[in-house]
Formats: sequence, C-alpha cells, structure tokens
Amino acid sequence: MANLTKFFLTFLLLFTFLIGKSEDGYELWLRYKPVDNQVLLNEYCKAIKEVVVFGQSETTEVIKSEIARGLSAMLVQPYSVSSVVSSENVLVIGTPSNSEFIRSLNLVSRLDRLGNEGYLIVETTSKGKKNIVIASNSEVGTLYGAFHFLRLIQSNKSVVALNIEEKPQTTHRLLNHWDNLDRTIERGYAGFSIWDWHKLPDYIDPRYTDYARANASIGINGTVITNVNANALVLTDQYIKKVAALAKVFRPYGIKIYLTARFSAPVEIGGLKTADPLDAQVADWWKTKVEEIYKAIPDFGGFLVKANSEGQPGPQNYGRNHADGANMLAKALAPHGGVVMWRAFVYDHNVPDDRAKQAYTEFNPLDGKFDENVFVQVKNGAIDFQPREPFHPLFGAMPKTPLMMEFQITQEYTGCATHLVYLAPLFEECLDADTHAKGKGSTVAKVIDGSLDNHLYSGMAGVSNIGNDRNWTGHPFAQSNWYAYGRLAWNPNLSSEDIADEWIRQTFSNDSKVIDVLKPMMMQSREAMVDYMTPLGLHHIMARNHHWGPGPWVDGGRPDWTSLYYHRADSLGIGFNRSSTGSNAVAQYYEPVRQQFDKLENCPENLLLWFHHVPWTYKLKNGQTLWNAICDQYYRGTDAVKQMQKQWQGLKGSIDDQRFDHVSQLLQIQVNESVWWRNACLLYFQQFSKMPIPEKYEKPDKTLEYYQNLQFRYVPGIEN
Ligand code: GCV
Repeated sequence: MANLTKFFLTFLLLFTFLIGKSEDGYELWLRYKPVDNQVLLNEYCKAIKEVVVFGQSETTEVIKSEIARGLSAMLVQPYSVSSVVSSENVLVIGTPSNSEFIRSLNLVSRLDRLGNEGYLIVETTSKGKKNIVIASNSEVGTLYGAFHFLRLIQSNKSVVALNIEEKPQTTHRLLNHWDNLDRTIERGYAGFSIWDWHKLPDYIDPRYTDYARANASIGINGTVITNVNANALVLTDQYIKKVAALAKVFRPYGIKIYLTARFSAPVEIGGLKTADPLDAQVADWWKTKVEEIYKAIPDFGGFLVKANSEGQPGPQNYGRNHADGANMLAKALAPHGGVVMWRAFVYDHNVPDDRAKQAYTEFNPLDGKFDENVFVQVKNGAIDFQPREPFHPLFGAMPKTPLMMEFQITQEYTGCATHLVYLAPLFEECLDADTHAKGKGSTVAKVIDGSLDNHLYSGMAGVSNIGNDRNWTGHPFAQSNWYAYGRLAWNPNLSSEDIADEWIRQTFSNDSKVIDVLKPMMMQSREAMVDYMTPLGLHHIMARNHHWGPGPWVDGGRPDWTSLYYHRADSLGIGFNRSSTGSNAVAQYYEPVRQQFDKLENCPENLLLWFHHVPWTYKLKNGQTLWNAICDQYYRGTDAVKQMQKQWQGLKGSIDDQRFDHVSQLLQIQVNESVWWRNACLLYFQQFSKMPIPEKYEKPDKTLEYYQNLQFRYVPGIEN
C-alpha cells in the first residue's frame, strides 16, 4: 500500500513538474520542486528517512505541515511526521523544553548563545545513531531552522555533516504596509491590499497564511498593517476585532501585528478636545485604548507613528516636541511590552533650511530624551528613498536611542512594478557605509543592529511591495526585494550577491545556466536604473505626485516638492551645493566623511551632484566633461536594460513559459521607459548646458515639449 501511494505521488509530482511549465509566481520562493539532481536526491533521501517534530503548539503544527509539504514534494516521496525518535537518519526538530531527546544532546551551551529566535542545524550521533537535529530555545526558532533546512534542499546544498548556528542580528524585523482601509495602497504597484477589511474578522483568506509562511521563511517577525498616513478608524472596536483575527493567523509564525497610530485619534474617535501629549486626559485615553487592544491581541507589537510630516498631525501642533509625543504613547505601551516606532521623516517647507538637513536638526538634540521602548525610525537617506542617496546623517548621531532602519521595498522611485531592479545592492551600500561615529568601522549596520551603542532593541522596517496581484509583487523579480529585505533584516552583513543566488535557486532554478545569467543581471540592475534616472548624484527629478516618470522641469507650489529645488541647473552648472560653501549639510556627518563629501575633488563621483553645484565643463576623474559624463551615464543605463532584455531572451526554455513571457513583456516596458527617462532628462538639462549630445549616440526622437506635455491619470499608488 505504501509503495502504491509512493508510486502515485511520484507520478503526480513528476507529471505536474513536466507539464506544469507554467507558473504564476504565487508560491514565491517556497516552490518545493522535485530535486532533479539524482546524486543529491540520493543523499537527501538517505539522510532523511523519517521526520520527528516535538511539541504540541500551533507553531509545531505549522512546522510539521511545512516540513512534510516541502520534503514530500522535493524528495518525491511521502513524509509524515512522528514524535518518537526510533531509528537513525531522522530529521529531529525540537526545543530543550519540549523534548527529552533534545535535552539529552548536550546542546544547551550552544543554544544559550543564540537567544530566543536563533537555532542550530547539526548532525548528531546519539547511541551510535546519526541524525540531523534542528534545535532552538523557542518553537519559533525551530520554525526558522526548518525553513533554513528546506532552503538548503531547495538550493541544492549538501546536508551532510551540517553544523549551522544562526541568530538574528536584530530584534525587530518588520514590514511596513502603506495599506489604506479602502484597500488602496499608497505607493503600491501590485494591486490592492491583501487585507480584506470588509470580510474580516469572519472570513480568513488563505492568503493570510501564505503571507505569514513567506515572511517567517525569511525571519520577518512583525508587520505594521496600515499606512503611516494613518486613519484613526483602525483603532475603533470594530477594526480591532478585524486586526485580532489577522494576529491570530500570524501568531504561530512568530509574527506580531503593529498599527499606525494617528496622533489626533483622541479627538477624531475619542471625542476629546485636544490630542496634546502632555494633557492627562489624552494620556489616559491612549492608556485605555492600548489596554483594549491588548485585551484583543495579547502579543500586539506597538505603534508606528508619522507625526508632523507631510500634513500628519503630531505633538508640534500643541507646541510639544517629538519626544513628548513618542513617550506619551510609549508609557501606555510599556506595561504590555509594546514599542513605539517614531519616524524621523520630517521636513517642512516653511523651514528655510535645506530639506536634507531638517530631520537631523530636529532629532539629534532629542537623543537621550526618548523612553526605553521607543525606536526612532530613519529612512536610509535624508531625502526620500531615491535611486541613490548618501546614508542618513542621523545614523551614528543618536547613540542613546535605538535607530530603526527604514528601507523602501516598494519601487516608488525605482521603476514601480515594471522595472527589473534588484534593490539589495542599494540596501547593502547603505548598511556597509561607515559613519565613523565611533571611529573607523562604525558602519550603519552596526548602528541599526544595536552593537555600536549596546542597545537592547534593534531593527529594520521595509515598506512593503505586496498587493493582491496573483504573484504578490507585480513584477516577478520584485519578489527578490521582499526576500532580500527579510534576509538583510535578519543579518545586515549578508552580501546582496549571495542573497540573489539563494533567491534565484529557489524562485527559478538551480541550473547554472540560469544562475550565471540572472545573478549578474540582478546585481547590475540597480546601477542601470540609477544611470537612466538619476546619475552622478542627481535626485528628486521625477514627475509630480505619481513619481513614476521623469519630471526634471517640475516647478511651482511647495519648493521642496519641485525638481528645480534639487537639481538647481543653470547656465553655470548643475547640482545642489550642500558643501560648507552651500547649505552645509556635510557638517551633519562625522569626519572624515564630512571632508570627503565637502571637497569637490574628494567627493565620490556617484554623489557629486548631491553635494556640489558643478560646472558643465568640470573634468571628471576619467577626463570627461560633466556634461559628457551625464550623457554617457544616461545612455549606459538604457543600453544596460537592452542588454538585460537580450540576456533574458537567451533563457527561453529554461524558465517556465508564464513567468518568462511576463518578464519579457515587462523588460520591453522597461526599455521604453528608460529611454523616456534618458531623453526627457537630457533634453531638459541641455537647455542649460547648451552642449550637444555626443555624436555617437542616437538622438532623442521627440522634443522636450512632447515629454513635458505628457499627462497621466490613474497611475497606481496615489489618490488620483
Ligand atoms: C506614506 C514620500 C511618499 C509618500 C509617503 C512618504 C512617507 O513622501 O511619496 O507617499 O507617505 O514618503 O514616507 O511618509
């Protein structure tokens, strides 16, 4: 009977594999395809004859089902899970508290080093029997270990003599959804919100579970499910019930729910006259509200707050500062173990100073003034998720406050969901940057993992690119940005290239032909995008509101929402002088970074126009004039996309048809849009440089007026 079942299962899996040349991407990197390398398949089958999972919690049920699902599919034989280790070559999963067997293995001192979420995956020999053991101090830790083990098999890695010790480098690894209660998503390009508020709490979409699985597989342990441009309604009783239903789905996966707190909620839904954080009634209202939330969601994570920024209410409306506001909420959350993530993304057009300086100016003096359970959440750069920015000067400048990194996974400024841009090199560039706050080696990674200043809390937030498109992220390759973000939140020191390798193997194929094409393509895709959008440190030259296409001509209204404010092109040159002769934003960095950015000749050329207003005829290190270098980089960017298109075509037959066609069509859009960016920007800047586009390049086939007159309605991601 067992043999018959095995035969049918094998047949079914192979049949699905062979005819199933079409994949819609729903399974993300958890595809669990049959291992087609016979040598490895034999190795895996020999090493894993049985599976034992200890424990009886909801989390252990999740582990059992994920492991059985993954192994049965990949090793093409049915695996069931038992709770007694009776022989050898068993995959054993458990914790010292749920298993006598694990306790007997002498792993305690190793586990002690790994905290609550870390895990071991080791080969053990007990009473002469060899087994593979996944052990952790917590069941969530063993879940992470189980996903790691499945990843090894998915990416064709050996499982012989394993000795893996893993521990997250940060305590808080969160997604930030900018999802509205009407299911639109601010800056979302993959459909509508996956939170079906209308049907919650009674209808639980199976997608919620798959969302939790995907996040747990990369170690994400929290999610803020609502937009930072917040709606107080989510804090009403009706919505708290809905949130609680989601929290119940996520709990077994070790994922906590967080909400955005609208600062004026006490007035909007509480009937108070004020939201002044120093008013006792206001503090009391939040305390009661928080108690109500914890009653429904005992493991609620806390609040994320955007205050006094882009029209959101905040403590400054009442003459108070950010610490007053954050601490009032922190006091309400502290008894329950919750945290406040208070965003440093603040700037005001009524403040005459350079926008890039304003967050530092406001927050640096508040260092040491925040309660223990407050994070200040800082975007990677001081403007706004641009294709390239120098690291935010606040990193390293608030040693007494845990700073949480905010990266943008959704591609607001980096091609929406039509451009293949692997963002991990951007994340890595920022994490690896040396702030020099405590001398050489004070990297941003060390600031945010808490090691530089010995913080208890540490963390990263990624603005989600998830929507209800069947493949979750719109562009099939945008899944890699969600994946890479999670992996870097777990360990900010991982390399973007290694992460790409892992992701390609799980998402597409272990075939070296595929990896050898996709890995370099992904690795250079971010630089290509910088080249065709904002080379040499240009920034914020996108179209108004939708931020999708080029708009270097954008002017009028709030100056800090125009492009002219940032590029400052004139007959003499181009770029924002932030040196000591200009806005002096460089003074917010530690030496020697300050010097490096300050001096034109020392400034990294890829940030030149961020920090300097540079003459058109200025000679770059390679002897080119600035104008020719700008032209070269724009053309280099579009050429790189055309090259990506060719390389992708070479993979026809090695990638399933559905995803192959999907990416092929998107790459054509990317070619067109990169040419649009290049031509529009060069024609616009040429008015000032008055220099020709070098002869060797094909000339723009449209006029500047043509590009300036393009109008778009209903671009996703904004209120139209
Ligand atoms: C959620 C930028 C985006 C806004 C976003 C804001 C923020 O300004 O364009 O859509 O608002 O950043 O991060 O708060």
